[in-house]
Amino acid sequence: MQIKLKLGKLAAGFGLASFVALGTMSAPVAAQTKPNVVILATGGTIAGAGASALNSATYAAAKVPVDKLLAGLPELANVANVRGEQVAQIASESFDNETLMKLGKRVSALVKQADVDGIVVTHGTDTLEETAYFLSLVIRTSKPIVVVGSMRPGTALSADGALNLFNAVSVAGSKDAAGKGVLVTMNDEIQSGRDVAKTINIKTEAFKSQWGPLGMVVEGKNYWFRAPVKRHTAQSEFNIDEFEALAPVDIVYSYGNVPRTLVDTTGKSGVKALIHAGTGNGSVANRVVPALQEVRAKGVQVIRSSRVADGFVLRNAEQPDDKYDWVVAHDLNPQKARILAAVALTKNIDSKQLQRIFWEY
Ligand code: DAS
Repeated sequence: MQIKLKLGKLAAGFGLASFVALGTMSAPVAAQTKPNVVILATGGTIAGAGASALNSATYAAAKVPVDKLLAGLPELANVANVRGEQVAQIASESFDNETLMKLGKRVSALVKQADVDGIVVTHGTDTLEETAYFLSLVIRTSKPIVVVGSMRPGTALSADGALNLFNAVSVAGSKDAAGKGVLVTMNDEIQSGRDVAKTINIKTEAFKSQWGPLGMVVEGKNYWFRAPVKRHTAQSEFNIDEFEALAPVDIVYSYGNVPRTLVDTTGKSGVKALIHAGTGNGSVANRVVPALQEVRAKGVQVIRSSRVADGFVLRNAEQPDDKYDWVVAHDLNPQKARILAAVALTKNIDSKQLQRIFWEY
């Protein structure tokens, strides 16, 4: 197949020299058969800009508005009819519960529209995994929802945002992506929003799940190898239409020499649950155990997660959870455990219900 390559003009949205492949590429799908995908932009590196093409790690996040992102990627028209909305314009380390709720409410409203076939959320990578998991818990839909970011700004050499976004829109418009929970497309992989985490902070291959990706997307085609088994989206017992705020839940990180005061302080801050990011299999320092017991006695749920990235916390292994009435976070990392507890505790449930929820979601 003879394809003539021509250096395109600087693409406004991604600020990068885009190569426009001409010649015998497949013609765009006719408009009436293309899916309608709405892109909700929140900021991050995918909307970032650096001073030069050599700045792949030094740049400002959350600078390029969604209309410029889309204008810089005309190839999206090959796979979907797209329109964009700017829900926020922040680096995702600054996300908070209010921003999560605002985004979730907008997603919930859009998926109810018959003329919306799929949703893409562009997002900073730092807390992308938390947002993806949150949406998988509270959006009652089987329509594809794909969260996407980038590790390099669009102005950098070999920027990853353009293809990540193209892949996200392609997957969000795919019928075979329906019912698989909230997805994350990064680095050609299709990851489960529940399982994926940012594991490397300086490479484009940054997002991993210990259970593996669900599949890959290559040139607009999805290749699936597994499907989620945990509850999500349409099968969730949670619905963002039924609550207005997340429950306050915070995390205490454990390490050698950790004082009990971190737990004492957090336990008195008004949280409904405390996530203990323990060492090893969710272990708790002996001087911190009484502090957690006192927090539990005040009615705050205690949830044992682990600072170790992979594996899962076993109930009654490193601590007598039954005796202390504590919950284990299973394979969820501390930040995901916080999201699940913050959603679950919008309902009036006891620790046994909470533990069931941690097994099922
Ligand atoms: N600060 C990071 C964020 O917004 C940049 C990024 O990787 O998106 O999450």
